[in-house]
Amino acid sequence: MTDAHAIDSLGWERRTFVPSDAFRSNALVSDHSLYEEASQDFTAFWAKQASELVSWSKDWHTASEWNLPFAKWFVGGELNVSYNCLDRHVLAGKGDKVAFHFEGEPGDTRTVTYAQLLDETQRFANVLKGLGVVKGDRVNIYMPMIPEAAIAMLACARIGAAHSVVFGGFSAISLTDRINDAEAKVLITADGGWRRGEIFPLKHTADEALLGTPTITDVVVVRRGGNEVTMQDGRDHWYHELMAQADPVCPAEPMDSEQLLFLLYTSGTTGRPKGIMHTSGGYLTQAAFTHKYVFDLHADTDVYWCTADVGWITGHTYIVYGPLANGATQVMYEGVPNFPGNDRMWQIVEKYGVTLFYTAPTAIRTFMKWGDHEPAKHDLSSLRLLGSVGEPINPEAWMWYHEHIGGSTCPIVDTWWQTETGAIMISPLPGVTTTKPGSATFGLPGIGTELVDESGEHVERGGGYLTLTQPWPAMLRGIWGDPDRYRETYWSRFSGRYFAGDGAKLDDDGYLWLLGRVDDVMNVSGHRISTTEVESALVSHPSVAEAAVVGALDATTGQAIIAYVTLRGGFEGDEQALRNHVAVEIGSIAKPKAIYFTPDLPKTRSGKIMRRLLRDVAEGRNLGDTSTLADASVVNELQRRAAEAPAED
Ligand code: 7RM
Repeated sequence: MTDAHAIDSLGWERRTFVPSDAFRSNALVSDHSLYEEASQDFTAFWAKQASELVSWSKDWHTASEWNLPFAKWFVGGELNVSYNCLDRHVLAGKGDKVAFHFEGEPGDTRTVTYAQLLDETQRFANVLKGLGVVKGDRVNIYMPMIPEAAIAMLACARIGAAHSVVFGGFSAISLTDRINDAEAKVLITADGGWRRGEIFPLKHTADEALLGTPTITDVVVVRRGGNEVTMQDGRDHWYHELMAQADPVCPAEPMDSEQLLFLLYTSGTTGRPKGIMHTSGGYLTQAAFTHKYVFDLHADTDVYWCTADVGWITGHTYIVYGPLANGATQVMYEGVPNFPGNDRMWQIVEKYGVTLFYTAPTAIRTFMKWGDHEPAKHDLSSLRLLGSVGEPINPEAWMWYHEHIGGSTCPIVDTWWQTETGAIMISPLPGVTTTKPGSATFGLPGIGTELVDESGEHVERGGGYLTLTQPWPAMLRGIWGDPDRYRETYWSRFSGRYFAGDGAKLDDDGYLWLLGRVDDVMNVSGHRISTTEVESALVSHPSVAEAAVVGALDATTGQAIIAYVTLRGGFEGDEQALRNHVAVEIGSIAKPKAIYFTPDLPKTRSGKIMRRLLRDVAEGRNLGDTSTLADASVVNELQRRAAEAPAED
């Protein structure tokens, strides 16, 4: 293979799904007009969306300012993000509309209307003010998945303080680092939350973190778990006590369009976590636009459920800001998908009549592993659209989702984006796009994508590096405290464009297929093979639920493909059959040299497979940093077995 080939393209999936007439006839968008309009002038296109979807207290004078790599959107404009998410719906007479159907893991429920959410947000904004929080400050949030997490975020937005949410599963040390990097003044947490039938003691972990955080003056604690906690006099306050005394009125103050809305830390593979900066007007515009059109939101009738945690960008954009700006009714679920049984998700879909469901491939593959009979126990006929985010979705997982969850009628939107992009960038529009299982299809209207090779030359067909060619409203504005790292990380690999590490391929019809992180691409005898393609070939075998492959050093071929496979319920692992299956599906060059069967794969806390650690295992190295793993015992077990295994020839 030539070097110009960034990534070889092996398999081609040929199934296609045209939007049904039933779906199209009712869809918000059913033709190409948005694409055409955006291709004429993307800035004007976004400006139109900003005026249609967002309420401004002062008009902007310039839609976009672009001094690469620094962007501003809707310059001079003023808005309040919490006003957009709350007040304007209540003012429009929708105060009694349900914002959240909250379902606690133990089965307790709460219905929160827009009027109630506005009331609590105003009170809590006053609580924050009372603790000395002012515009421009940072506030840390470390919470379970409960409505107060959204209230805390919206209260910050209301007074112009930036929130920094740290996922509740992170350790004390991660929380300390993030608080210190942001120099946050206040921490909002809870006594504990429910997870797999037990309380995880958040306040306890927070106390440990707070030993090393000199900037924190006050801690607000929501009572959720009911577990015992230590409250430090003068520093720690119960949420319900402060709220009982808070002034109920806190008018939404207009903020500059470029006011910092939040920081969200991403760990990445190297270096210390980066505080990704997102601002107000542009972010809210693209959050609202994508939530409305990608999910075909009919706010009056839909019940939307995104299963992410608010600790991730998906929770920020597609639980808090997008859906609330659009006045949606949603489900918020606190716990794990297998408590008390493996059908909890489907029980919730049935109970609330969920119509739009957004989850991750890792969850879908886990549901496949648990078996078809789990969703079959429930009436899922309310569903009318399914979404996927977080990793490439293997064609077989897509088909399973389509058949067993979507009843073979729901369109699937496979949405590619990142913490850094702030909102969805590549996705079908469900009433327009003919989908192909495993392809995120095309850039959305207003988004410029281009595939390039090693040297930055345009790639027309086949594999390459995915770049973004023009600024977009929700783009990150930088890395907190480190503008040089921002330029270096995202804007230096290919001049004039954004590149954040993903490979992709283009097929004959111009469809984009995401191929995973380019750092994971394997080099076998000079062939550049993507992990995604080999994994998808494995997952297309009836016995396989999930697979991770890595390239391990090999004396003959440079790297050899090592596969880790999780089987579907009721199947036996047959290594030879799987190796042959890969050869038939995508070619013998991609045949794994060895296959290991494992009940689980190492994943990040947001559910992405961590191939770097599997590479360490495969090459017999000591494990590197495992602090971002969801469950470290998984790799420890694989490592133990690798050490015991007879040496390979
Ligand atoms: C939203 C989110 C970003 C990385 C990204 C990709 C991968 C996300 C898809 C996907 C293939 C998708 N933000 N990724 N969505 N890969 N198809 N639809 O996940 O910052 O946590 O991760 O996730 O590698 O660069 S994130």
